[in-house]
Amino acid sequence: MTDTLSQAPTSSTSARIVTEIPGPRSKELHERRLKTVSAGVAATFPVYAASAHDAIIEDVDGNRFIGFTRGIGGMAVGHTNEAVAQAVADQASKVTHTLFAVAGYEPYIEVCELLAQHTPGNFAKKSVLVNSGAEAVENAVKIARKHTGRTEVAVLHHGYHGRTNLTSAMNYNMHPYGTGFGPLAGSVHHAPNSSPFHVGLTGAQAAERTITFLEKRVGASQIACLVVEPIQGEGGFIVPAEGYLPALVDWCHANGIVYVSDEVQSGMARTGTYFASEHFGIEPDLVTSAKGIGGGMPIAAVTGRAEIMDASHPGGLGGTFGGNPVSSAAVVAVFSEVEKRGLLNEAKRVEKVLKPALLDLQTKHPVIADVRGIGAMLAIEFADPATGKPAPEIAKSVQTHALHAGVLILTAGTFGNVLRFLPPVVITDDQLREAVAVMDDALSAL
Ligand code: PLZ
Repeated sequence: MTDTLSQAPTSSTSARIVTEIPGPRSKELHERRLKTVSAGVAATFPVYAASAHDAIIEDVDGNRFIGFTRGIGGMAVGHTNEAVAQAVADQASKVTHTLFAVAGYEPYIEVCELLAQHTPGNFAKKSVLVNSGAEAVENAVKIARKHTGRTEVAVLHHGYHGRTNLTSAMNYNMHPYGTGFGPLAGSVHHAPNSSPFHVGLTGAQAAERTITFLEKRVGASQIACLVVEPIQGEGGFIVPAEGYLPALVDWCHANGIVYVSDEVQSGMARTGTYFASEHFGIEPDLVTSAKGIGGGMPIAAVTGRAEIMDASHPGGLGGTFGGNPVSSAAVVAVFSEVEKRGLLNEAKRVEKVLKPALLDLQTKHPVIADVRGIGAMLAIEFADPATGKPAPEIAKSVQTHALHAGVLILTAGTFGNVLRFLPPVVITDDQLREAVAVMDDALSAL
């Protein structure tokens, strides 16, 4: 096989490190970045991407990495998916922008049709398209407030919803998202969540704890919406106990509260279903989606019950680029790829290969306190085996070791002691095994 920088790396490629990390070209770019890019934008990895395909990212020095970050889940179908690239190119030569509210176009409508079809719940649904996950969450709250005539917003401990003013107030971690940026939006209430590994409550017990908090502290009649990630992403891939989410949905419906499922990270084929809510048997009133639906293009949506989505007066929702034609065309191609290539099953395959391998790793390395997740959304949590205390330094050092061995993997969790595996679902079994071997080496070297 000929390896040249100009060639996109192929899906079957393994990791390949050919320079020190970071290499000279990455170092040069980093120097330029330090002079012109705001220090507020983090730099998790010191390498700069030149090309990417499926699960492989090649940097500007010719190093190849197996990517478990998926742009934090941005790539449902893998990097530079051919069908998505083609759809983007075709649309770019037809119409790139009109502003949908000024002059409509078909791809926007197609995206809303696809979302209505594939989000959970067999009822009439409508959508609004926006640019980012945070903007989707902002709009879900606006819509819920308008529909209910209420002001208060409920969220859960360890949740993450974005970096705008309102969504920063909705995040559990004040640092780094809120520190010094206040005043943040008010009327946001943080209730205890369900996290079976950390607090051994059943779903029913955890739901009672959440509901009691909200009823006493806020008052059910004051709450416009409860916004919940079905699997908490930034919080560390926390899968709630069985029965927890259905109990919250029932409580919301008994009290006129709009239940919003934030599926920005967990949605779009990630967990072996279109949306993770399906695993828990719930039908949210509103679903937010972003990241994975665009196959790398910026687009996001709020989708939900038609009568709630229609609460806003005309002109109350929208924006210049929301659901722009090129991003919308990408979404249509992503949905078609998921169907055509059976990508829901691919996510299940990732779990089948990766989860047992991570459980094996746990028996070998007791510092892995927990292995959890669903489909291609899996995580390992590190804790001191003697004290049970979170061990973020282990997560960090495994992450660094992996980087130097050609595997990009992100930390997560309120304490930074979780490593999350969020690969494109088209990652190969060999690439998964290669990455686990790298983790094994890293943990043995500790
Ligand atoms: N809701 C559940 O996971 C984005 C953030 C990365 P945007 N998560 C990754 C970072 O450091 O900025 C996210 C999410 C959930 C909302 C969002 C926000 O989505 O597209 O980043 O605005």
